[in-house]
Amino acid sequence: MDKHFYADLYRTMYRIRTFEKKIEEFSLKGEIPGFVHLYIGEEAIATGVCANLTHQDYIQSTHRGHGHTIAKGAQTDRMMAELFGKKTGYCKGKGGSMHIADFSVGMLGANGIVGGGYTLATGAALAEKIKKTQNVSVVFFGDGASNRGTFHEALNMAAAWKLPVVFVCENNEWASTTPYQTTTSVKDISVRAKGYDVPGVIVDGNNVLEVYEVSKEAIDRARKGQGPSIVEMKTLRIKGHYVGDPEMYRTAEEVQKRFRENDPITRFEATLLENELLSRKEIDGIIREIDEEIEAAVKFALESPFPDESELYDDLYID
Ligand SMILES: Cc1ncc(C[n+]2csc(CCOP(=O)(O)OP(=O)(O)O)c2C)c(N)n1
Repeated sequence: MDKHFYADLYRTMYRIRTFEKKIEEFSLKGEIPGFVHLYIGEEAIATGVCANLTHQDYIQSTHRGHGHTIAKGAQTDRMMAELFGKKTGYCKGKGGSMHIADFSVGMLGANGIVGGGYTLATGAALAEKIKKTQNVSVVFFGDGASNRGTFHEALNMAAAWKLPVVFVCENNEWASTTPYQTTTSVKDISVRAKGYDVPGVIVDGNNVLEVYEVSKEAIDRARKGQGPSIVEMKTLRIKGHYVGDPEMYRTAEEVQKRFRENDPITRFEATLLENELLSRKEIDGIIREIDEEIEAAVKFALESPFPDESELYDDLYID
C-alpha cells in the first residue's frame, strides 16, 4: 500500500468526525431540524469498507448514515445543506439526515426504517447479477436491526441465489436505549451466517486496517459470484442514540473511558506514526484541509435559501 492509501483512509475518517461534530454543535443549538444520529466512534467501519468499493458498487445505509454517505464519496456541502433543510441539499432540504442518497456515487440512501436496507441492497445485487456486471452491493445495519425479519429473508434469498451482497453489521452494543444482550439470542451476530450456509466473521470495528482487509475478502468473494457474507464489526456507540438523548440508561463515564482507550482515529494516527506510514506534518496537513472543507460546507449551508413553500409537493412522484 502506498502513502495515498493511508492518507485517504485518515482523510475520510477525519472528514466524518469533523462533519459529525459540526452537526452535533448546530443540532444542540436547535438549528438543524429533525432527529440526528451521530456516527462518532464508528468511522473506521464505513471508511474501511467503502475503501474497497467503486462508484459503480452500491451501499445501503441506516438512520445513522452520515459516515457511510461521506465514505462513499458524497459531497459534504450538499449533505450539510440537507441537514440544515436548505434548497441546495441532496433532497432540496426536504429529507434531512435520514434520507440522503447520491446515486452518482452508488449511495442508495439512508433509511429511517430500521432494517429497511437489506431488501433494497439485495435487490440491487440481483439487478447487477442479471446485468452480469462485477458490481457489488453492501448493506450496513445495526445489531438491533439484525433482529428484524427482513434480515433473515434477504440473507436467505441472497445465499440461495448467490447474490453479490455483503451484510455489514455495526454491533455498537446498543439499540436505542436497549443493551444488545437483552434482546438478542446470540453473543455474536456473525454466527447467524451458519443458518444460511455463508461465511460470517468478526472484526475489530475500531481498527480501520482490519476492517479494510476483512471486508475486502467478503467483497471480493461477492464480486467473484460466490455470494453473500456477514461481516460483524464490534464497536461502541459513543454518543446518545440521537443528539439530545439524556442517556438515562447508561453511565457516561464508562463510555468515555472506553472511547479514550479505543478511539479509531487516535488508534490509526498512532499506527501511522509508529510505522512511519505518514508523518506528523502530513497528518496535520490533512486535518487543516478537512477543517477548511467542513467550515466551507457550513458556510454554504447557512448561506443557502430554504425551499419555497410553493415547492412543498414537488418531487413526490417520479415520472
Ligand atoms: C422498523 C423500525 N422500528 C423501530 C424504529 C425506532 N428506532 C430507530 S433507531 C432504533 C435502534 C436501532 O438500533 P441498531 O439497529 O442497533 O442501530 P444503532 O442505532 O445502534 O446504530 C430504533 C428501535 C425504527 N426507526 N424503525
